[in-house]
Amino acid sequence: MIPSKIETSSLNSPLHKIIEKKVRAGERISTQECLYLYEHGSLSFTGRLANIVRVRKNGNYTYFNRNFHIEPTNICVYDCKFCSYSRLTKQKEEGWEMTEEEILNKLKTYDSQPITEVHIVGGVHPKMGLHYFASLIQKIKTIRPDIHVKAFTAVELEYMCRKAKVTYKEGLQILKDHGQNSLPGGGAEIFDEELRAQICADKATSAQWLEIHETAHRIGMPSNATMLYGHIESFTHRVDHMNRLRLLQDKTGGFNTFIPLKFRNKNNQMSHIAEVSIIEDLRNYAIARIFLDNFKHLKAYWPMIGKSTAQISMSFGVDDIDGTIDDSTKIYSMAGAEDSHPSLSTEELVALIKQGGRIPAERDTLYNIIKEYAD
Ligand code: V47
Ligand code: SF4
Repeated sequence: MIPSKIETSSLNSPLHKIIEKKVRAGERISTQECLYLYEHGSLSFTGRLANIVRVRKNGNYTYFNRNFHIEPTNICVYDCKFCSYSRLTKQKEEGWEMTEEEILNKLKTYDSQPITEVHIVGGVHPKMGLHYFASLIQKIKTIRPDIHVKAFTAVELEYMCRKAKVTYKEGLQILKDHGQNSLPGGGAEIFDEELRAQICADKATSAQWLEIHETAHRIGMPSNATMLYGHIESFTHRVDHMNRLRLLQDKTGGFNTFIPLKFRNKNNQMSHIAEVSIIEDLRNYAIARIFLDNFKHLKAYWPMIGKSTAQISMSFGVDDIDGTIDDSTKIYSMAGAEDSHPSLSTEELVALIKQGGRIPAERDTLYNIIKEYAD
């Protein structure tokens, strides 16, 4: 149980010292201490501690990978209030459904490029089911046997398994047998049940999200985890969310990366909510880095927060800048991300990381280093 308020407001509180001592000694901080950091930790204090953890875990490296996204559809049976992207039906020009041929043609456009990962994620389409996607993945693997397929949020998977009348284990095993390698971190939003009922009722519950990731880990499919922050949640809700992830990671060790996702407020039903500041973004990265001691990596998704914030975030715990070559998920461009057509060449990404004082390291999905760009 996480207390709603820590009974201290003094910046000189002994808790500052206790937390610093724990972090320096490589010890875990408690949920109460995490909440204290959210309520009283300055940007400089949290950033300094996060950097200690970052360097301990990842040295001076900042990772990126070469991937691209396929979004088969934005038609979705759900109606998340923060989503700027989903359409219930093929409304006007805004709803899209890619045919299998279009998807495979998109894959083929990357034929000559050294891409290591494809990230497949989209709306929860009532007709694109488990067996359709399993066969699609198999075809992708036939064309590019070397590529890592990171696909389907737990929300999509819950729906697919329910419709196909299979257990999560059976459904995930079918996808794995057809070539799926891992799961992305989306759909987690914020785990608190009351908030979830307000912002994304009906879709996979928090317990289901966690169960699907646990099942994936147990059959040898690693995954990522996200947290949608900066909307109606309180600091307590963020601590609770990260605590549920930390507990699961203690059990399975199957998460690769934690990715905080800043709520963007354009074109959705929560547009009246102001976006949080960059200071808050950086503090959030730093506190996540300090709290999630059993996650090796912390990712800033630059198409969402912008290149400059991503660059600064490397001093606040972040060791990974998701590096799509020339594309990103439309979920962000439609929600008001910094740049509606985000694009960075490998050279630009490498320069951005170097200017931030870190060593760029191109990685595969599992963080094996493919190439180091040291001077
Ligand atoms: O679950 C939707 C988020 C997620 C908005 O695993 C929004 O490597 C902000 O999870 N403002 C999907 N966020 C994308 C995702 C992801 C992205 C990049 C890398 C990985 C990975 C995963 O996007 C959704 C939701 O939390 N989202 N709408 C919005 N208005
Ligand atoms: Fe559908 Fe995902 Fe958008 Fe929710 S966030 S409405 S599940 S596409």
